[in-house]
Amino acid sequence: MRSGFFKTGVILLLISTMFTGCGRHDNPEETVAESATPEADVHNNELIKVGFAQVGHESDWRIAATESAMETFSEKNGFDLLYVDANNDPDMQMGAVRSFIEQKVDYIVIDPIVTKGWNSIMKEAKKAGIPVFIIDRMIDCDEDLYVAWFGSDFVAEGEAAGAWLEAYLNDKGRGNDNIDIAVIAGTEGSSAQIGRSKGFDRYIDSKPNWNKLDETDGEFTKNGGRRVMDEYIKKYDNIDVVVCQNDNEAWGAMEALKSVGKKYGEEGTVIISFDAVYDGLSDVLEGNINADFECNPLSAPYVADAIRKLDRGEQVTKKINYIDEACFQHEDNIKSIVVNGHTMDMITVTWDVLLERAY
Ligand code: GYE
Repeated sequence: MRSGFFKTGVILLLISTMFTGCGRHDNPEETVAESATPEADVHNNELIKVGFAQVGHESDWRIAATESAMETFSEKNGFDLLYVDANNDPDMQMGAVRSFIEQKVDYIVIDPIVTKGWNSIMKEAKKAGIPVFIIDRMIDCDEDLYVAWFGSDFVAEGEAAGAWLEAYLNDKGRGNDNIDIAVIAGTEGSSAQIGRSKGFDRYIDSKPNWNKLDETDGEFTKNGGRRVMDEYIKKYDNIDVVVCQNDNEAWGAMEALKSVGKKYGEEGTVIISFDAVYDGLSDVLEGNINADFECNPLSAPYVADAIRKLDRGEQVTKKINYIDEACFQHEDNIKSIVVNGHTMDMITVTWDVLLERAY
């Protein structure tokens, strides 16, 4: 059913590395003594100890990502998981990574809240011989400080939204109208926000009749979306399009519009969203959200595979994979869009599409 193969979507990038799972094997006795929980001692003293510093619990997408990580790094699968929910606080997240280093975990997995500020802690992990994996969002640091990154091409997602909007407005005969656009951004300084803004801005910059009224941080939450949209409604008389950088923000924006009797979706202000979680797609089905651009939250299994490889002493070599991510719309009017030279099908959401949704 999900025919839209988002070639540029999720990029699984395994960087040539010197890491060979040394953390766990440097001193096995010490590792077993420290890593095993009492229960694990009984069942299996060879569990791989993984510290995972998660962003927080701000969105439905995030909950799906966390559930997938918990399932993937379970004892049943041979892991002893130390999990920290950083509650969207970069200092807390860096503190969690530091404590993983102190606890001598075998591997560290980070989904970084923001891109900046990681260099010194990454160097500490490297010095301690603990391989680090980055998932979902990216950090700015030297490539030799982490083993691999598994995440989405957020710039391509933003461009897809721009390409769809262009096609949609043309289809409505509004291609040459002045279009006022308000953006509710995700957490400022996160690579998801930076990428989606950059991709969409390429379209804004190339279209003299598209006017970006504003872009404000809605922190990827429903409350943030509501707060920002309330402000926009007070500030601007006319908004043609609201770009919400995730589904939770879209729900907040819709609530704000509804509270002042403004129509949205197929009947009013165009709503664009990202993530395409189950409840987001159900709003696309109902016509409340016009188009939704998928981001895949299930990257933990790829990390687990790479860890197992390293743990067996195998090298992880440079590799780029693409996972399918799709583009969804309410109306069946746009067949496909072109992003980065790749043609992507637009999938019109039906009950069948919705029922196939895994998250
Ligand atoms: O879009 C949002 C979440 O980093 C891609 O973070 C992720 C984003 C996702 O809170 O819902």
